[in-house]
Amino acid sequence: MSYVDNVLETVKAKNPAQPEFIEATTTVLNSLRPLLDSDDKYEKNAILERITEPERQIMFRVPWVDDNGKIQVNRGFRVQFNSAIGPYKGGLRFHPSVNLSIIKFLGFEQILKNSLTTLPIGGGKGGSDFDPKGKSDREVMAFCQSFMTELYRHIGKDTDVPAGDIGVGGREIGFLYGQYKRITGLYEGVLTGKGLTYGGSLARTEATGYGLVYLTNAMLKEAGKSMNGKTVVISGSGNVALYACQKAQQNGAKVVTMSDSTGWIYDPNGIDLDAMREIKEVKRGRCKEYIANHPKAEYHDGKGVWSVKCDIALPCATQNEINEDDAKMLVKNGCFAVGEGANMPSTPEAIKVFLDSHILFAPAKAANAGGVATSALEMSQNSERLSWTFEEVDSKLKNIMEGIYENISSAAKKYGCEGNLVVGANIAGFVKVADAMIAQGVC
Ligand code: NDP
Ligand code: 2IT
Repeated sequence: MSYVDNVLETVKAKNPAQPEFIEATTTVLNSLRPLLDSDDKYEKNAILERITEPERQIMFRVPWVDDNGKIQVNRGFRVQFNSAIGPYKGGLRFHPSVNLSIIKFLGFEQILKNSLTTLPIGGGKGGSDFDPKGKSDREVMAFCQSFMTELYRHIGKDTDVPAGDIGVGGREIGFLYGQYKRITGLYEGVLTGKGLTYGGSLARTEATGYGLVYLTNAMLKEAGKSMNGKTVVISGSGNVALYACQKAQQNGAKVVTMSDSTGWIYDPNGIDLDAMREIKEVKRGRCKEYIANHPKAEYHDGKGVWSVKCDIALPCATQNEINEDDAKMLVKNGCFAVGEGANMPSTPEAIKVFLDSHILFAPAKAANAGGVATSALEMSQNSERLSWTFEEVDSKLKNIMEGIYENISSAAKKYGCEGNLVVGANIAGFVKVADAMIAQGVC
């Protein structure tokens, strides 16, 4: 049995009932085969066995009191996956679906994504099954304070630096930061995605969505194409989706869809982004509200953006949101490029459809790395106690995304898989972490 098959068998046996974690590790390990076949140092150093086992997994009780005076109990997580190339770095997700499998798949992906940024950050992820939707600001604050009352002892500016993800934005980061500072007395860059008045970086809010478009553009450019004049479908209507939409529109694209977990909008005139931002960022409302002032737009319950004819698809909601049938529909309708804004939005079967159809496919760990890259830039600014201008941060972000494209595209070529950016991203991300692990000995 090959090294990869052997380790995958062990990973499956050791992590039963963790489908998302198994999905992520299987995809990554399978795409490392050309590298592992060319050099046995990774097997000799048991790198796959070590990299698939988190350095530390923390699970804790999060009790808080709701507005009716009732005590609620949620479960908190922080998985400190790999610190070979820097302090653990990665977001916190607050969503009712959160469990250990989801946090571990996100943490595992984060190791390789953070490596691709070229910045010194290791991989981690955390969160809770708490649902911020429909909660008052006071309830969200009570939850965040309780969450940080346990988390604070495990994190620090040089050990582990959490940030946002689904359900965690500026409001939550503010409450979490306040509690960390209150308990420790430290005013330090322990979280990223902070508000601009207390150490946040300009352009961090925009970074994941902008970065997604910068990387997608680099991929289109190599194929002699561009976003200008193209029809784009976007899923989600959160942080990543909104700023992907903004940057795509700035590049001359027409974005015709956005969605949330209840339904989706199709606007043949192109999404009115100011209106969508008002609904989502200001009112914390639902996509459905968009049609009230946009008579040409349609609202549909459930899932459906992948049925809309488009040139380019940017999934920006959640994992496994594009299945095999969705992928076939996209390809049949003429979609020629997919850039993954969300983490693992395409199932393995969907990825196979994209690769077999030779459409341009930018995998999540490369395409959405702009968020964490800009988080690392926020850490640098905090360390030097300076803030850079929007243009400075944005131009660094653009350079980083173009560099990532260059790197993953050449890695794919080097290992005989030209055009397969899944292989390119996994190998390029892995090599740096694996070599650092080997240099640091058995740990
Ligand atoms: P937000 O919470 O801001 O937005 C999430 C969006 O996705 C909402 O529209 C939400 O709808 C929708 N969504 C979430 N879960 C589901 C679901 N199970 N089914 C259908 N729709 C869903 O999160 P972000 O925009 O920050 O994150 C989106 C994706 O991007 C995630 O995969 C995240 O891991 C990834 N990502 C985020 C980064 C960041 O910097 N924020 C960086 C890199 C990746 P609803 O409001 O109804 O729940
Ligand atoms: O998935 C991700 O890369 C994020 N949610 C951002 C992590 C970060 O530390 O900014």
